[in-house]
Amino acid sequence: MSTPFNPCGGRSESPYGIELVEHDGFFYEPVILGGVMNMYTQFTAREDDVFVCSGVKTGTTWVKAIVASIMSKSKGNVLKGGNAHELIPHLEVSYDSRSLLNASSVFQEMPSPRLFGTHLPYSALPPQVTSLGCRIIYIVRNPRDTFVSHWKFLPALQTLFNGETTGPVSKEVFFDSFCNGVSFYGPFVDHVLSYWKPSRNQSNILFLTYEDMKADSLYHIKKISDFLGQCSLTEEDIRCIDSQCSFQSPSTLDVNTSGKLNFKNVQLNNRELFRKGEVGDWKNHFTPEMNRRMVLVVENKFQEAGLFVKYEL
Ligand code: PAP
Repeated sequence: MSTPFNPCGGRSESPYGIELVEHDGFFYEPVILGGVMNMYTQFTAREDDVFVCSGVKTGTTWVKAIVASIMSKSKGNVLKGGNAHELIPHLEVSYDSRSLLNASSVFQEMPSPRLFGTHLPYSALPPQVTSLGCRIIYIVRNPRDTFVSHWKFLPALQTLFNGETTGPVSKEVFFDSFCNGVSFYGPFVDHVLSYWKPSRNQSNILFLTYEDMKADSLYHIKKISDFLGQCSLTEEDIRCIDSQCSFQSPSTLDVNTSGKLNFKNVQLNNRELFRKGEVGDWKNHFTPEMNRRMVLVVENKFQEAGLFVKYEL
């Protein structure tokens, strides 16, 4: 196995093939943290900007697809023209040194309302986003399925971070890291609560759960369209958006079966963003001991904060 690139020098034992760095209580991949810093000096928010915010592997691609489809309903199925992450750019990644985008000028020229995605915790959003009261849609997923999805995605993240995969990572090793809070944009529990708490008394934050969306996607698409001020969508429009965004449809489009997200010197196959898209896959991977630990380090903290997520439908 080749040695992963590590800016600190030497072989990295990290599940990501590179050591994450901590900044203001959250863990970042170093190049992306550079993007965060550039974003602070170069990004100017507008009051009508919309942000799709999420932790890693919690349903971002799905919500972005829904938001992009709602906002361009008159143009037909926009998902055929690009992966959801191309239609709605990832804010901080657009400013990092791997990005092919001239983010400052591209974002300045974008017509309003602009749509962005970000994995940043609430506390790390550009200050204007919160002071202007920009609309924020946050998607959370139960921590057990999030963990499994993240673990399965590690080879893709290793490729993005190091130019090549360093191979599969033991579930136990990554579980330990995840529960200790040392995961990409983690600690997961802090990330979720950073949005959950303000969402309880701020009408500019729409807080969604992956499981509730799975249980009743039509209801949630309507809720998202109302939140975005797109109240004129008909029932037929909502049904159409639902069918074009639900797992089966985008995952079989050419842009996602053979398309790639392009970065300097590295590409990510869009098909990696679609695995199972189910609630409850954790049951195939969790031991009773893993359940116990997840309850202690994440689930109890959610409940203390009044947040309840489903583990099966
Ligand atoms: P990201 O953090 O890389 O952006 P994100 O889109 O948040 O990933 O989450 C990926 C998960 O959403 C995957 O879950 P899985 O590994 O358990 O399968 C992916 O399959 C799932 N997903 C992607 N698109 C959809 C969709 N349209 N409907 C439901 N789930 C989806």
